[in-house]
Amino acid sequence: MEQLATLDDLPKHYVASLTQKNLVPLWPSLRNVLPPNQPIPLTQTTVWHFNEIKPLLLEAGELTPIEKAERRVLVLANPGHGLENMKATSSIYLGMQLLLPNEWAPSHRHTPNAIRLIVEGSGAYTTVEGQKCPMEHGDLILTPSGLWHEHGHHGDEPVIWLDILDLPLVYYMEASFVEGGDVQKVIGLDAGHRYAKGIVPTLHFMREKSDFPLLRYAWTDTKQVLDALANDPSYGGAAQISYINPETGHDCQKIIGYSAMRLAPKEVLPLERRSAAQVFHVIQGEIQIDINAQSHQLQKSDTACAPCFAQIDLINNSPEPAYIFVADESPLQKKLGLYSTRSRI
Ligand code: 1HN
Repeated sequence: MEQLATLDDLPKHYVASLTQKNLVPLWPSLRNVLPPNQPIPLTQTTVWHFNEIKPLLLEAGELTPIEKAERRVLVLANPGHGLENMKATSSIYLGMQLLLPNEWAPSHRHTPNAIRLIVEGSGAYTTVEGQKCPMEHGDLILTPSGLWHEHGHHGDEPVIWLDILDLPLVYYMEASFVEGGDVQKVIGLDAGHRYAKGIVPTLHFMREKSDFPLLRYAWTDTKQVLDALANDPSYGGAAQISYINPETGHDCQKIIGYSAMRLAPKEVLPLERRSAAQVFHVIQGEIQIDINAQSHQLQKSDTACAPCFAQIDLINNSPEPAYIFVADESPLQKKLGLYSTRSRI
């Protein structure tokens, strides 16, 4: 493709008169906004080790009372996007949140969609639209756009979880805002009971309707399914599940997709190159992740992100199975007609 003229090729007085009238020439920037063949991502492969985050998060617990933080979070920021922009990828926000015993993170609702993936500790809970969701290691809890949510803790040890939001996208669209609210009234049965196992509550034979029928995906259930897939000789592929909305069969959220996989001891899993950036978080075990020919060791609770079209191999060198949680931008890209895959190099 031809090299195009730059801004420096234009007379200064011409550029000045354009600027003065809020005009910009396209051609000096055309190759930046439309790079040939594939995007040039700002997202850099980045790894965050939990053993480095945890002491700093606990220190935040001493430095800043929950009343002064509202949400006590250290953001996992990608240096390629500028740390201050709080992006792990162009559309995905990641943060590690700490709640100490007897603390309460007050109720609010906002336009960005969020999920929590519980990393450590027990005794805490999130209440979403009145449904109290206990937080246990590996659980996935949804707080979709517009739903009231608050966090409380009746246990006796610090609880830490990974927050994933589509905040960078919603903020970019100038659609991001929050409303504060009162303590939620808890309704009797939690989402797991109300919608689990193909049954829904009915009143006079009328089904209860909800856009988000399932708010908590318990890790004990997910792990059981992954283990069953891995141990089923008739099931060919890698043991992988997608978190879906059981009413519609669609992705459980509209913008970011969530899945989990199990790597057997010694299993090597080459992934296809995808247009969607991805986040990997180790729920249990340890893996080596090779991203664009660079190897990284991920221990339990470590998190990594990879840019679009990265070539990725997941390798379990350990004698124990490894369980990986994955977040990606594919639901958004598919809705926009932007999703594609490429063969490996
Ligand atoms: C939020 O509402 C939570 O509710 C956590 O726990 C992190 C980051 C940005 C915007 C809203 C929460 C958040 C957040």
